[in-house]
Amino acid sequence: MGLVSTTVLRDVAVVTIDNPPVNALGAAVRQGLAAAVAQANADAGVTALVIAAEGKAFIAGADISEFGKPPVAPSLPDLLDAIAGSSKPVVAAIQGVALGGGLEVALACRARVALTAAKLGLPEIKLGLIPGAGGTQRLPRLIGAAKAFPMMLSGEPVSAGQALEYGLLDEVVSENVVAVASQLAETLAATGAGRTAADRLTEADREAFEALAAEALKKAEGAPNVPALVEAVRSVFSLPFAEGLAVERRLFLELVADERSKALRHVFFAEREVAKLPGIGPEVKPREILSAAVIGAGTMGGGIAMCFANAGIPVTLIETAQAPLDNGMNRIAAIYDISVQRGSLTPDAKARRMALIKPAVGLTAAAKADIVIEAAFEEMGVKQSIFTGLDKVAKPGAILASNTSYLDIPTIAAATGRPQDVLGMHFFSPANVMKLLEVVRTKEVADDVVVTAVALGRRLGKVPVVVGNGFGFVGNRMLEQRTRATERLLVAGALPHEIDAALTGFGFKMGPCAMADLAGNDIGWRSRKARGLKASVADAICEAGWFGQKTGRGYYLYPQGARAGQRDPEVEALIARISAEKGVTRRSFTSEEILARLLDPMVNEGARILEAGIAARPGDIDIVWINGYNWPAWRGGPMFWADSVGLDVIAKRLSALAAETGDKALEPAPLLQFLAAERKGFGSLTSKS
Ligand code: T1G
Repeated sequence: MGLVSTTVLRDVAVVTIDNPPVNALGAAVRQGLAAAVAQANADAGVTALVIAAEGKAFIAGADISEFGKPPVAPSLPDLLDAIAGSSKPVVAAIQGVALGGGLEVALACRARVALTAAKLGLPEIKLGLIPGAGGTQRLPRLIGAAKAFPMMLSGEPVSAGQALEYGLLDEVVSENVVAVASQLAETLAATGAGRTAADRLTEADREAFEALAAEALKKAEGAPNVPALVEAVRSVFSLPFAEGLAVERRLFLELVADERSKALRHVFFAEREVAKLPGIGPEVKPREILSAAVIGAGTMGGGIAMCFANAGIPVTLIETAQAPLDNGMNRIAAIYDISVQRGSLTPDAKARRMALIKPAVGLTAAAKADIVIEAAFEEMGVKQSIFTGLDKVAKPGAILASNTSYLDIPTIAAATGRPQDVLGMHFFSPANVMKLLEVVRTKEVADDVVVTAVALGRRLGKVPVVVGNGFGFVGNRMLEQRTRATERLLVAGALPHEIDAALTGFGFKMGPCAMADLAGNDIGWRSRKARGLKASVADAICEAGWFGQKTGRGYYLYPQGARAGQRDPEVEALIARISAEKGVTRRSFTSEEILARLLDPMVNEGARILEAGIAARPGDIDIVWINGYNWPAWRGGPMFWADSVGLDVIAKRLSALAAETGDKALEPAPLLQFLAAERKGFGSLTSKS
């Protein structure tokens, strides 16, 4: 059976797509569909057509992996012209998700029938695109621009019930969608009924659309596809259908070539690749997790316990004494209260979640848990004594995880007699909000333990990325390079607001100095002191007691607890003094120079992480930074960004920086040098995007 097959039931040609896993409209599927529609139209015994599909999805859209490659005929618009122009009525039988080009296929049909569980949407905006095969023209004409535009702007699918209400679907059934669609097709053929011409494009609809468009343009933040979407949808009120299609197509092709869309398409595939665990096959099944325990009711422990409660998993929150336990529980309740006040959580839901968090004093309370996550003070001795204790009380087969953000997991595991059940599960602060979860895989840990942690991470609504054991794992190890670069820039002549502006101009919500002030400069200070490291500016600021927002002063001033920092002449004078003491003649830097000096060393560390196998793919590093460190998704992540700049350019800049600073560690890593010499990018190390 080919990707597209036709079965004639009575006088209806049922054209079925079967292109697992999601029936993407790749070239072969388009060719198969075009041939089937032509054949059915030529077949005298056929009076109508149904387009159906096998599997969980109706059609998940155009084949994203084909974008940017030489086009293969028929194009999707040409195929849809053939379907829309069919002399015999065509009805779509939608049994699962109909997304992007998949919904556009359905929109080109004369009518649409769906199963109750189906979902329909145009998610192109999430790929930095707009619908490119008639969606911006056919959907507004069918349901009105004021309903169609928000669907395309959010990219979120609607349910079959909602779609029926909108008039997007003609019928919703609980079963036999193909049979029902065939009946409708026969009826349309018999009655010769044309396309429902309910003219939804009224003046009121145009005004409502324009109001929504104005709002969307205000929030576009430079994303080129939002004004493009407005222009395409607006054309339905002023241009004939064919001219509107041409406007849509021109805008769509411009966006396909845009760096933002290339980056977002890379992220689409990287998010899926990150789920594939090298060396672990689908036969390895996760262990059952029905209950959990969290050791430590501090900020991280409390946030992790909330993740379990939010996912409906009972969790015991354990402390060494009642007072810190009460503090922890009160902090959790207060965070839920804020959500209730904001209306994003009902009081009942809060009560249900609080009921799932059982406070307890003493490790024995973890005895029945299927998984125990330790989130105690970041000190090896503390961790080892907790794991030794857990080894005695935890049940056989329980998973023991540490939330450490940089300590050595094998050393922690060695405190137990079951290193095969021990791994790192590194959450990011605030743990109940941040998406990223670094799952730290050691040489000793069992494969099913890794698989369990990844599956659990998804249940907790996280993006789990499996990383190897090493100082700072992936994210913090690269962040350390950016922190050192910030220090170098401050001594060389840049000021905190200039450094932060370069990064926020790039798309980060916050720059390194403001972020340090938010997290507390004393955290980095303590970690540097523990490792015997120095950072002249950062240390001096801490020696002055300026720990950031919590002390009203750090790299910036925060009068009366303000959240946005103000330039602080005293800090700037302190920085200038340190430069002078080091005999450095301060100079100014452009934003581009600052950006290169902040990001190049990070990319270089990313290359070392790949060399060491701490990350399996460059895309994994990108997913870590997008979900854990606010790297803008439309920039694709540090490794994708490096490829867009050119590894030869970055290697040259790093060599110059190493020469200027005398810091050999800034020399380009062997992998980066090799790829630069080969004129290749990190992307060449993986296949998909
Ligand atoms: N093209 C190519 N591959 C796709 C794909 C697509 N559209 N959708 C999914 N895949 C692959 C994916 O990479 C993975 O591969 C496998 O299918 C399973 O996906 C002209 C411009 C449908 C809700 O944006 O949202 O149409 O890793 O792991 O969790 O206007 O996939 O196994 O090798 O995500 O069950 C618009 C994208 C395209 C929808 C299923 N469509 N897909 O989720 O499985 S642009 C989209 C999804 C377009 C037209 C325009 C989800 C899903 P592998 P999965 P899932």
